[in-house]
Amino acid sequence: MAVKNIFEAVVGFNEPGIAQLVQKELDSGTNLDEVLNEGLIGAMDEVGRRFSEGELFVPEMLMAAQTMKAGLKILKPLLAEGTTESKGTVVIGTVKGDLHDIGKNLVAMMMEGAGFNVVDLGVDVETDAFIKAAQENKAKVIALSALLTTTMPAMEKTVKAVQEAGMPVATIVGGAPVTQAFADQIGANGYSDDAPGAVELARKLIAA
Ligand code: B12
Repeated sequence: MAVKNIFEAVVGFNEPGIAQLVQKELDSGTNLDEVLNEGLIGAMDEVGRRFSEGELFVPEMLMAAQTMKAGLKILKPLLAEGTTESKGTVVIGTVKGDLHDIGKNLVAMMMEGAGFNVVDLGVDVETDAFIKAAQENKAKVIALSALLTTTMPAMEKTVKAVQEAGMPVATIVGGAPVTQAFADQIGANGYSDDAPGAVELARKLIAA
């Protein structure tokens, strides 16, 4: 099965070869979700597992991330393809102290594909920057990503600041360590464990 080759390429840091493998797989008719979930995302889970077990270290984790990103580049036009009518603006970023951006980028791509105007603030984003960007762009949703348990408190800080500012904007949160219970606890308006779910949430919150 060739999706396995994509998985192996990420786990094996084959950055030069990944684009061709992903393209070949799509050309052969394999569905986009399978390439993404079983190939690319599945491989990052495996890399995380090997890191936890001490089999891999930060430089390898970074090489895998770069390989994943090179593969994602091929999928981007397909993920972002969709309606042209704007559904409203979403400000997105990875919270202060956190440099992980692959999941955040995926959410941004799918939001664009679903017709949202996306303002991506990048990684290590201060609370004030989220608030300023949301005000300037009249955003309807602020989407916060965190991959570290140590940066989850920065989500709470931003959600609370948005509430205190009395802004007409919904906050949604996600990232591997985040849960629905955590989202409820910090008063966020929504949580999803994947990018398609993030799009659904944004749609619902904007319609509400
Ligand atoms: C790649 C990676 C890195 C790369 C990041 C490169 C990059 N540009 O992103 C590098 C090497 C830089 C890195 C560094 C570190 N990392 Co790291 N990293 C990972 C790894 C292997 C994969 C993350 C990833 O990209 N997953 C794939 C994406 C697609 O998944 P995702 O981000 O979860 O996103 C999905 C959903 O969560 C959701 N989602 C994401 N964001 C949002 C937002 C919203 C609003 C919604 C609704 C949904 C949503 O949708 C996405 C798509 O489905 C994880 C392991 C893992 N399994 O998570 C460790 C991991 C997150 N890292 C970890 C650690 C410890 C670190 C370091 C502290 C290591 C060190 N000693 O220096 C540093 C921290 C640096 C920093 N300050 O941020 C730990 C965190 C442990 C913890 N409990 O906090 C993990 C879990 C590894 C492990 N098993 O121990 N890392």
